[in-house]
Amino acid sequence: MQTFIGIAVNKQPDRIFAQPLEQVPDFTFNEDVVRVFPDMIKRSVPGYPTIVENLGVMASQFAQPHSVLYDLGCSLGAVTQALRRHVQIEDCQVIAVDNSSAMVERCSEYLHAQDSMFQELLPVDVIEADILNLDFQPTSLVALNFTLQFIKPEQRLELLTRIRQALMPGGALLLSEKLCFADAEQQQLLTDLHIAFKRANGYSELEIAQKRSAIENVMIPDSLEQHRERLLAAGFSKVIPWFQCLNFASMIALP
Ligand code: GEK
Repeated sequence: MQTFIGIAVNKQPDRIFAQPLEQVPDFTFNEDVVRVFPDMIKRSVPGYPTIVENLGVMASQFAQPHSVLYDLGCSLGAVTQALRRHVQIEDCQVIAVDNSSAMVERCSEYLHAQDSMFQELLPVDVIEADILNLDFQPTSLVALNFTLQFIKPEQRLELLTRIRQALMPGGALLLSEKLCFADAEQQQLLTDLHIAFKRANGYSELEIAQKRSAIENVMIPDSLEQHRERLLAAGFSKVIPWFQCLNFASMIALP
C-alpha cells in the first residue's frame, strides 16, 4: 500500500500499453485499468494532484448544509476523498457516481478505508450509474473532474443544463478537462509538451502512441472558449478558470 493524494491505495505501475498490440482497442475503464489507475492518471495528467486537493479546498467554500455534493465520474474516489477531508458541514452528503462497475467496486473499498482512518467524515453513497441518467437532487457542489470529455459532445449541453438546474444559489460546478486549442501552433506546442511530460514520467514512445490511439475516439476535448460558451448556454452566469498546466485546465462555473 502507498499513499495517493493522501489516501492509501494499491499502486501498481501502468504497463497497459507497454507491449506492441496488433490492433489497439478503444480505451475502457475495465479491471486492468482500475488496477493501475492511480499511477496512470498521475503520470498522464499534468497538475492532477494539485487539482484534486484544491477541489476539496474550494468545495469547502461552496458546500451548504442540507445539500448533496456530487462527484460525477468518480473513478476511485480521489475527489470524493478530498471533499471529505475538507468539507465539514451539517447534514451534507457526497454522492459519487461512475458507470464502470470495476471503478465503483474499488472506490467503495477505498472509501471504507478512509472511514476506518478518520472520524466524522461526510457520509457518502457510491452509485454505479450513467451520469446522463441521474435525477439530480438539490446540490451545492458538483465536481466533473476530467469526466465531461468522455461524454458524447452532443450530450454535453443537456447534462450541464440539468446540473445547472439542480445547483442551489451560492453553489458551484468545478469542471476539469483536457483542452484543445483553435490556434494550430499553440495546439502543437502544448501537445508536444504533454508528450514530453509523459516521457519524463517513464512512458515509452510505444506506450504514448498506443494510448493515444486507444483514447482518440473515446475522449474528445473542447477548447476553453467552447466550455465557456456551453456553460453560459446551460444557464451558468460566470466561468472562472482557476488552474492550467499545459493542456489541462480546471474552472469554476457559478449559477
Ligand atoms: C478523478 N474524477 O480521479 N457516467 C458515469 N461515469 C462515466 C461516464 C458516464 N456517462 N463516462 C465516463 N465515466 C476522477 C477521474 S476519469 C478521467 C475521472 C480519466 C467515468 C469513467 O468510468 C471514469 O472512471 C471517469 O468517468 C473518467 O478525479 O481517466 O482521464
